[in-house]
Amino acid sequence: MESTTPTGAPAVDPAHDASSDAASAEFDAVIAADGRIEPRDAMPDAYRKTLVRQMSQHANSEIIGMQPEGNWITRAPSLMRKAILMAKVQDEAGHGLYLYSAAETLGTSRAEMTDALLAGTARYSSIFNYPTPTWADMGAIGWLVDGAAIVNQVPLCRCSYGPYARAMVRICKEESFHQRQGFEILLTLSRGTAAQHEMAQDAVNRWYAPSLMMFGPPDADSSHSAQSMAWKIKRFSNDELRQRFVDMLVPQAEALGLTLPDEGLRWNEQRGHYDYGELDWAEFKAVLRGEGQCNAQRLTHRRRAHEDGAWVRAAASAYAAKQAAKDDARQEVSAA
Ligand code: BYC
Repeated sequence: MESTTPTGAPAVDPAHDASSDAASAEFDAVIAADGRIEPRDAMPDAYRKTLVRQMSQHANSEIIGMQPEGNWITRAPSLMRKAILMAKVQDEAGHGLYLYSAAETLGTSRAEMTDALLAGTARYSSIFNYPTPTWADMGAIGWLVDGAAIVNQVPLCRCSYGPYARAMVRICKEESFHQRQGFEILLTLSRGTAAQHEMAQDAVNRWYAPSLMMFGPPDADSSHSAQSMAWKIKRFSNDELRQRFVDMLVPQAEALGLTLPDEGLRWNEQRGHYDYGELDWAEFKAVLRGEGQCNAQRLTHRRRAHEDGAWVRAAASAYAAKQAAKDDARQEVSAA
């Protein structure tokens, strides 16, 4: 018996739908040829969902990521440091907006993504659930957190989804500036007084392991990697990128005159890479469950900021409606 949809039309089994077979073959061909999928192209529903998940998490991370550094804007040690930090935090807001816009091309609105973040049902990066008690944390975030972000995000410039890949190009350029400013803060402190050097080392001690965990769980526990790599959303696995990051950090730490707090860190001649110590994955899972040091604080702050911004959204909507009405009236006059 032929099945029907609630509207009475014959139900289509996508597996046997010729046009959907053709669309799916076209999608596979674009991926195989290393091409770009664009918003109006046919794509598997699971590809769309994976992208919305990853891109919205990424956007949420940028927005929540403004908080740990925003904490130091009023207390930056000089006018120049303050101006630089403000510019960096503003860049992060911008990154969040590009990424929400890019994700909207997949059919999920920014309002829906924001609601999920505020409801606590969408993720943001684990790294932003750690506190920033000293000025040196601004250096450690720039050097380690933005450094990890660059290693993770440069390959995303070649992601198979066009709008995400294009958004990442500009984001990566700005992240490079962020990383250098963090390195420079740490270098200044490291070469300063004994107390300043100690402050820099303490910040690196606290941010090193969490920054390695930003790359996600070990490959064996990564539920999405295999599929995301087959779709060329991710180009490298979590462990491959983590290794690349550690290899990059060692000479930079030497240049800074600071020590990476990792007893397992040593050059492995055979592998041609640095070995590094076991990470505390129980801590990572606890942070993902919302039990990190700052999870509650970060969400409470974001909810309050969202409520405080309600009048701005209302004013922008009213202005847009007024402009649209004016445009309509103008068109009517010119058509008459
Ligand atoms: N934190 O299968 P897996 C920045 C979740 S912002 C929280 O490997 P996937 C910056 C994962 O979502 C940096 N959750 O996942 C801003 C999944 O759970 P669900 C943000 C994490 O997606 C301001 C589960 O664990 N960057 O740079 O294949 C100031 C299994 O993981 C994390 C991005 O978002 C984590 N660290 O790979 C300064 C980059 N790791 O969703 C700096 C884009 C994993 O099934 N995102 N999970 O419930 C990605 O590249 C990938 O999503 C990840 C994870 C590598 C993070």
